[in-house]
Amino acid sequence: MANRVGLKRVGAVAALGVGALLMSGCDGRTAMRFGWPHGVTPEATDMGNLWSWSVIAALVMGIIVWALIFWTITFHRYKPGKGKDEFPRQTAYNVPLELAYTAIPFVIIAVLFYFTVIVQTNVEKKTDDSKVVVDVTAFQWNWKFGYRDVTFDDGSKYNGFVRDGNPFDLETANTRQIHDGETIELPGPDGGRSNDVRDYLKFNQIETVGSSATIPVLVLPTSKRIEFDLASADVIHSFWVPEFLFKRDVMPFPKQNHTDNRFQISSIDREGAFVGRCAEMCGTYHSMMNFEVRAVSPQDFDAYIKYRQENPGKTNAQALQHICQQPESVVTVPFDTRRATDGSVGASGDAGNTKLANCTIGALQ
Ligand SMILES: [Cu+2]
Repeated sequence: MANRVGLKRVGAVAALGVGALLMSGCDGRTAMRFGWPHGVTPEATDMGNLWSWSVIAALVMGIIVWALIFWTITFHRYKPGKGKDEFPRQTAYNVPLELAYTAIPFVIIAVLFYFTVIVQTNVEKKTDDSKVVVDVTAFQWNWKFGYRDVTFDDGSKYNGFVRDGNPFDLETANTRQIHDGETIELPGPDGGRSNDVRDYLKFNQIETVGSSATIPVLVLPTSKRIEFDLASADVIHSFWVPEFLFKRDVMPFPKQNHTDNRFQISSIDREGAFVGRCAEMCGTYHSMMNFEVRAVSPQDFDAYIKYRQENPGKTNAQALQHICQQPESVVTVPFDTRRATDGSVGASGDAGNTKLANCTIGALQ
């Protein structure tokens, strides 16, 4: 009788659990992600698949273990009339059984390890045929993005590399035109170091620099391999675009710090605006160090680079308008780290549709 009541309870709990899952409104595909966020790169999809299958494998193991536990407590419990001190049949020192349950976890770990290594190798893969190479410089508390190499859709190439070295000892050092004639101060030498020790920093003809008034919008093409070369002008930062499901520390002196400061993504799968953040606690305004990746079609990207190449005096916002894109960030707002103002400038928009309405390429100059 007691057994039957116990079984009924177990049944009721299971039915409640399944009911809750069905009524929560999750569709099948979302449920199979097991909480994994949506990424926009093939690498992110690979990581998501690894996660889903790992959870499924864990659930299968869990169900087997739960079944064994419930089988034992339901059918092998104390039965009246059998004598209180009577032990059930003892199975200790059963060599084949013990070998089996030592070997099975080892096989499980080996399989998980195998698939993890495959995905990790793919995520960290680097080739020589990136169509865009971006030099990323992080500094307290913003970002500079420079286009070093671009292969256009027609196969022609653009190389924007200017030089290595420190910008701060040049004539133009203290200020740089950022946005509509506004200038900002660039960061000074770090920790009293001499300027010329920062020769690992890279400078390019076409650069996008963030300021207290402007979020740096890094324009990139969809469906092209892209490389990021990271360096910090001062302390350790971390380059993180949540939708890439990937972040990497941005170090000063990358070589001396034995870091791999390059990584690649094989493509961005769709157009849109994706927020980027600093993911390393780097100082007072660490949390305000946002940028935006604006993924546009390869044709629009080519038009963007050509416009910036031919119009060095124009701002990034004007170049974005030229290719019919929202000129300012639509996913985050600037923060004035100088605290001269109240710190916020309104900016908002639709991350899924960044095209300007009724615009043809070249109409806005
Ligand atoms: Cu930072």
